Amino acid sequence: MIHLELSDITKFTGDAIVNAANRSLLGGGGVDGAIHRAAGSGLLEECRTLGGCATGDAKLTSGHGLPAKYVIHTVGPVWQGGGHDEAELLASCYRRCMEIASEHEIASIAFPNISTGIYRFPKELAAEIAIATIRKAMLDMPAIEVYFSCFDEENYRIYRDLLKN
Ligand code: AR6
Repeated sequence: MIHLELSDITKFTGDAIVNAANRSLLGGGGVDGAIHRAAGSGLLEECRTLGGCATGDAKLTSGHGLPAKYVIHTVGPVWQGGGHDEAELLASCYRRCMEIASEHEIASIAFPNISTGIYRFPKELAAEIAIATIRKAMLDMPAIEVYFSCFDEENYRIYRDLLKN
């Protein structure tokens, strides 16, 4: 089932949260900064062992000091006008996170609105891609509980309207 929340993803108490990271996986601002602060320095230590991550891909770590058991770090595309495969790369982020969730028998997962902050991906298009990609992935994993954790009201309203249909 798909759930929608206006929430701080660092408080999520299910199996996994997704981090909107950068290719270094060594922390940053936005939700990435909030997750590292809440998880504690053990998360950064584990991330240092991963060798970074390509845009559109994802890597799993433990949740360390977070209530969630795991963090799945994914790297969204920087919006550059739409002609640089941004839509396909964003879909790939959601798809790869769901594949990793399946491999690790994750029963509940919370996603932030990947790329819609510092990376400036248009929110409406990002939400359409997120919902379509998750719905498709859930055909193979019908029991998983997916939470869209929106942090700003604009994203929350966009998701609410799109999920009605
Ligand atoms: N819980 C849920 N969502 C949040 C939280 C939170 N605690 N804090 C922010 N958001 P952004 P990006 C939302 O900028 O665009 C970092 O520096 C925020 O409102 O965090 O993918 C990385 O290291 C927005 O809707 O990520 C990268 O360098 C969404 O999270 C870069 O930013 C994503 O915004 C990635 O940029």
